[in-house]
Amino acid sequence: NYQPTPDDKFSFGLWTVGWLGRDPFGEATRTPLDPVEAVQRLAELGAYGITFHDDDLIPFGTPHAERQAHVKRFRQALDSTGMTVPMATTNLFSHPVFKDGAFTANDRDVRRYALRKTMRNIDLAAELGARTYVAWGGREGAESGAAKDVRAALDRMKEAFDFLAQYVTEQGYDLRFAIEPKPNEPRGDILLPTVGHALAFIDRLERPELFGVNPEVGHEQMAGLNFPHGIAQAMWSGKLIHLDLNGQSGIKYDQDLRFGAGDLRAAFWTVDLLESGGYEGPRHFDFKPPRTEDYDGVWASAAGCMRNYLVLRERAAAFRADPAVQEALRAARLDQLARPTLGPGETPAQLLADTTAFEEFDVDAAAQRGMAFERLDQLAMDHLLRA
Ligand code: GLT
Ligand code: MN
Ligand code: MN
Ligand code: MN
Repeated sequence: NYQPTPDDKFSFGLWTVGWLGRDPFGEATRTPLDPVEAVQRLAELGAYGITFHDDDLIPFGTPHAERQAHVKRFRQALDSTGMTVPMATTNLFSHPVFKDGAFTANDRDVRRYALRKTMRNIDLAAELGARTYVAWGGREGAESGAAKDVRAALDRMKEAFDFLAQYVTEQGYDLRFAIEPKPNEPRGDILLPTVGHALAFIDRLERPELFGVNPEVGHEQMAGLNFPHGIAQAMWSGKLIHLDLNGQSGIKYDQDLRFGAGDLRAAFWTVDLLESGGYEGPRHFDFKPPRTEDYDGVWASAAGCMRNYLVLRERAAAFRADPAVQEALRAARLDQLARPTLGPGETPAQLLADTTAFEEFDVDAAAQRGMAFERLDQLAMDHLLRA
């Protein structure tokens, strides 16, 4: 039984099921989706949360007096379905004013406008109970060399995040920022291109405790990187506060396939890590139902994201519980990796005095030991395929 429930903490972006299918080569293939219907349909499918950009909920340019009407309808839909808003974010990439970026646009007035647009939606996020504020800097980048002074742009990026962190602190909002990396698309090169770049950047901020990362499966894979390894490092740093689950087949354009499509083995190890590693945040899907689909296909695609997660969760649990796997893990010496290399308080002088570590160490014998990884990995494959 792979029926999702709110306890599974599945959430979807309003822009995912609401994507109209417009791409660089073709017009929309679907008609607009009412956010209220998105809430209702996702609730029926078993999701617990919905997320949004300011402009997904309140169309860009809506007069101030009409904003509340959009929010009110949405809030009513949330209340009547029990759906939550775990996260919100700002659209700082669609309007042409952001063609050179937002927080790092060369034009200072554009940067100030971007801060104001973000502050306004942070207020709404807090009002709707969101605990995470995602920042995807899709247009923060360049296509050519001299057009962007990267060090100055990083100064401006830091300035923006320090300022926004000051704002949420002053307002007393219980909100943390999650920076979403992406290597390219829509810009030729985007700043903070990978999880590693984002983690290093966060360390330079004034209030790093208010920041984490929002890694997306496909974005790390577009950079040729191992997604489970990326989120493992984020977890190790205490910075995995949210994530975007989807599917991607290798290094190509951002496919945003439903979760489980694309690199299935990476999806399996992702679920295994989230479930065994203590991740407690939302399982958020950021996918694009292909433009071949009508709305029946959109809801089938959304349901597929959750179903694949639940199937993989079951497969990963069976893998971990299998006595043959536990034996194979020992044969592969994972227990040794978990053990500190040095004894408690062991000093350099003590290691130098340990002749078994070097002078008497049988390098050739150690080099000849097999690691038994293939048997272990085949067991994983057998569980994944239910062989
Ligand atoms: C946009 C982007 C996503 C980001 C969203 C947050 S919007 O669709 O491609 O990866 O997560 O701004
Ligand atoms: Mn994303
Ligand atoms: Mn993507
Ligand atoms: Mn996307």
